[in-house]
Amino acid sequence: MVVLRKLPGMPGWPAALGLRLPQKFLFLLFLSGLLTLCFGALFLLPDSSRFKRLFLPRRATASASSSSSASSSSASSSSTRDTELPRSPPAAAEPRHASPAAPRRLREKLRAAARMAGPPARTAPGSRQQVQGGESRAQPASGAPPARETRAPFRFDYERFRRSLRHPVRGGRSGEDPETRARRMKIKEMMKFAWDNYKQYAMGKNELRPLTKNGHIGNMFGGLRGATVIDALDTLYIMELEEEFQEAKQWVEKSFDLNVNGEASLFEVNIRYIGGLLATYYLTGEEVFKSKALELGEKLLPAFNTPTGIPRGVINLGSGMSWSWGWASAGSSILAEFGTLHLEFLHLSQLSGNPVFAEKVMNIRRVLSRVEKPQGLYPNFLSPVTGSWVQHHVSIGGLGDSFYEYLIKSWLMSDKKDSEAKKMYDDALEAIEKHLVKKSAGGLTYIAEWRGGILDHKMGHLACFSGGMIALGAEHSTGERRQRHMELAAEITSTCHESYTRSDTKLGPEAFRFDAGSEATATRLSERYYILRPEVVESYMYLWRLTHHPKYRHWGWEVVQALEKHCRVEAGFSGIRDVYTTTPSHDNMQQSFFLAETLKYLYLLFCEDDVLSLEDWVFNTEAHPLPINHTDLKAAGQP
Ligand code: DMJ
Repeated sequence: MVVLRKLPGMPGWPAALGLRLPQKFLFLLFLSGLLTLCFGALFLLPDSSRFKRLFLPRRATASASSSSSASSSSASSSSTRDTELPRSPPAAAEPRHASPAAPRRLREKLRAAARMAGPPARTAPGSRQQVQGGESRAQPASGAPPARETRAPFRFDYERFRRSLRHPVRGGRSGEDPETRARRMKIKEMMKFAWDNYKQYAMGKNELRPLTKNGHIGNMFGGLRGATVIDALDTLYIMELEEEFQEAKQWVEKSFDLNVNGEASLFEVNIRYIGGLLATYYLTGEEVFKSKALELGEKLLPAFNTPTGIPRGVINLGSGMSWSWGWASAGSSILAEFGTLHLEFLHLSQLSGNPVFAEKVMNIRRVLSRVEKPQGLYPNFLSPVTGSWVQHHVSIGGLGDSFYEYLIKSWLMSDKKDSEAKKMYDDALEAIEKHLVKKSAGGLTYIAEWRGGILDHKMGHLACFSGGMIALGAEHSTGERRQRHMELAAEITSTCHESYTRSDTKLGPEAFRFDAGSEATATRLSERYYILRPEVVESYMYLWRLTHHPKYRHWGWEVVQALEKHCRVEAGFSGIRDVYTTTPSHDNMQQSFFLAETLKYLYLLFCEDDVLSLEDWVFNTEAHPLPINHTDLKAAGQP
């Protein structure tokens, strides 16, 4: 007790204990060791420790932890911790935050950290995010790895990737009949016509207005321009429209500006811009497409900063603020939007060596696989705050569609290694077969929509992609299941064909119904339009490749003729307002997906199977081809 009251350092204190000289030395030695230990232990305490803040100056505490995280962080680090602390002190300079009061060893530590860090990290926009519901928190400026990387910079081995392909990308040109070639050439001419007019009247705008001969910008791409250029790139390349491809490439090099400040659809920017740039990089090896894709990918990352990691639908590409669509129930995110990022984001990780993109989409997968599914179905609206469904509307058409597509394609793109995606696809399709697949009185198979258990007997044009998707899944199944799914795919594709043949223009309406006596026809005025959509010819292309039944080429050619007759105008192709009348009423819009998808799928329908072979490529939902991972080009974070 006495010892406790007499503080160390008081004169005569050891003597008061009656110690001899050698014992005094030993005692002092022990005491100084103890003091050193206590001081050293301060550096091991967490940043939040009060003791640490008491005994060390504030800046030195931050620096100390910064230097320790520098040594332990890898390319994968993108934690919030990185946002709280300076990412990298300026190289070769006295660290800004080193206090003169900090002990010498600490200052040395900081200098070492500064040397490792290299130049300061680039600051991307979007350091704060405002989200619906009033949450607001600091965000990482980007998901880029900390600049303190000591390893050589990551470089994707493009040559190795090209060697991994089983077929030349534009095919080997083996024997084909003259009629097939002539039809393909006709489709190539349509692409050239669509491109030339866009170039002449709308170059750099998002779409061409072919009647008024000007450009359209719209508000889907957050101030980004050139949606048609980016969407057209790989189609021009595949069709060997070399000069036109060079025109498009030059625009990307010289005029494609990513420093924009507008509200963009996360989904649309991803499928059109990132998908188009990634595909063109893989096809050509031209670095500009890769670097633009990666830069744009980073700009999308703040949208994922929600309590669940489920991204919101809209993002300001300049500020990084994100929010949900005003029309989406209760601030929800849309299944087809957050569920259609997986393919592109895995490739962003593969090409950058930065796992953050893969981590974001794997987290979405986790949330979805855990949430309870009513009757095994996936409703279209999910809260990014709670991770639960907001409304029980299920559809394989708009709002749901490409989520299912990306499950089966994730499995295929992983060279069949991503078994979780395959299981989710199989289970979802089983529930769809059980609850949504119906046969009309006239014997047409269709997929209805589901509203809290009540069926809406309608199919959207968008839902017609499902024939191709189900066929693609069936191709890789076995036994009874393979046959059943192949039949289902063929029946749905046939129903979609019926929606075309039952119209006066031989083009299909936006939605068609199977009730009140109608069979694959639109019953509402507002559903009679056709905006150059690809989904029906997309299914023809898959069914052709997987069955080689000549009817699919025949049906595809019918579409070519109808497009020429009803949609081709003096300065491009236009959508029409009513497929049930041959009196033309054009909507004055040449959609970018007409060049990305409709013309590409039609062209591929009349190509040999080795052109963009299904053994080497999966198409993203905008028909941009992304390579199957045959070798260990595995993206970090990928299963
Ligand atoms: C395209 O942008 C994509 O196919 C998307 O998945 C939905 N539909 C349009 C074209 O119809």
